Amino acid sequence: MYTLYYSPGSASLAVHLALLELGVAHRLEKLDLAGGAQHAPEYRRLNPRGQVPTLVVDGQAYFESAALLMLLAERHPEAGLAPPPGSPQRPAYFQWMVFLSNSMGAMYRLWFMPADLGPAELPSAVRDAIRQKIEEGWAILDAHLGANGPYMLGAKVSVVDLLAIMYMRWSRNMPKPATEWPALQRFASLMRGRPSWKALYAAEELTEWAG
Ligand SMILES: N[C@@H](CCC(=O)N[C@@H](CS)C(=O)NCC(=O)O)C(=O)O
Repeated sequence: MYTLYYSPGSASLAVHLALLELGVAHRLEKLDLAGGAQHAPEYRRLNPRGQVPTLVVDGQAYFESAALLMLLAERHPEAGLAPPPGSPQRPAYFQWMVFLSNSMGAMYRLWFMPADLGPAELPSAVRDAIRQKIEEGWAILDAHLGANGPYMLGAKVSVVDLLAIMYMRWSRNMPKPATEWPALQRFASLMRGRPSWKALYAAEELTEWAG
């Protein structure tokens, strides 16, 4: 049994999707981020960063969405959501998980939560630079999918795709949404056609970008 601390549509979305793809038993604990629930001392004991997601596995809490995805894939190898050690796709698996989390995720954090850097609003030149970095990322991912798709690791869906579709969704109200790139658009259609996507929308009561 897993417990996922989440907020609808947030960085917990990919982990929630993984639990649904795996079909494993899980309990959901919704956090009211706007109300500051992430700062409550009881929650900070689980996640000292005061963020979602947190996943409790066998009574132990862990954080960081990409790490949680890799952990889930490893605990349920029969689902094939990550290439096994030594397989030809393994290096690309590491590369894209880190790229998505470290580059796209970090830029998004600054885009949506500029207060991380101090001021509540960033100067427009800095905001433009962040947007450009995100768009550069989409161009890299689009080129990769165009040449090697339909999924990020080729023929089979993996946790890389769950992370990618979460970040794509976050671009929906940006000046150039990820779906403006053709291979990413095709990828989004595939991912949003999966039963896990519908189950996610029902469980998190999401409406926008249903597909
Ligand atoms: N690198 C972290 C980022 C998590 C993150 O930024 N979560 C946001 C929601 S998308 C959050 O909890 N924000 C509340 C806050 O920072 O107060 C991950 O991927 O898990």
